[in-house]
Amino acid sequence: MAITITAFANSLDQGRGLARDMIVRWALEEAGQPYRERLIPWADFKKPAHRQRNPFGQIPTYEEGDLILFESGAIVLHVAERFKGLFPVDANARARAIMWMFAAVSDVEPVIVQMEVSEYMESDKSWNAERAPLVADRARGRLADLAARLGGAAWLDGDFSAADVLMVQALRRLEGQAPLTEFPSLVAYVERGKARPAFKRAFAAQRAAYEATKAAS
Ligand code: GTB
Repeated sequence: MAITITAFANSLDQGRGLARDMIVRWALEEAGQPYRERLIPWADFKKPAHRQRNPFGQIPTYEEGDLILFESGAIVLHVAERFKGLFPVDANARARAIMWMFAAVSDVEPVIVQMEVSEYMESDKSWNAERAPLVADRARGRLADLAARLGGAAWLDGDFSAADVLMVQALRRLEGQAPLTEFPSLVAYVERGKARPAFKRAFAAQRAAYEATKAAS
């Protein structure tokens, strides 16, 4: 059954593989599933046709026959359950992979997003000089806990899984910046993710979509 995903036309991330369609592309590449893309221009995000796919008018979405999904974590979970390559066979190991998927989207990514909010949306506020270090410290603490658990392991729990797709993409939002750079094992973990052939294919596809829509606009 053909799979179609939505992504930004003229992606805000300028082809750096940070917009959340990258998560879905990477998961599909790991699972060896081809997909089509529907690139949504900024003007169409909140129109009814796209809200049919995602009530919040956001990307990414996923269509497979009459199944329509939004929410990147849920899409990765579906892809991991539907196809081979992203989940361990053992039931307990699979439960732990799902646990780590939730940890990536609900424990780790939000503290990183709060740093972005502080930097890009609150930098002109009088209280930002006080709040920004608190927000960074919260992220630092979460990353310290993650680094302590990861130790010298290659992946979060045994073999690479869907959880690593979500966690690496969450950490990539801080690439080259503190506090991520304070944790060499997490930097190496991100680099291991980026070295995977499936990541590289997904990244190239996302960049190609950006270049094509930029050239056309
Ligand atoms: N929880 C949802 C999910 O995981 O699917 C969040 C979806 C989401 O935030 N989508 C964003 C969106 O559609 C794009 S990815 N925004 C448009 C809108 O809300 O109207 C977030 C994103 C955008 C840009 C960068 N960047 O430039 O680096 C990174 C991440």
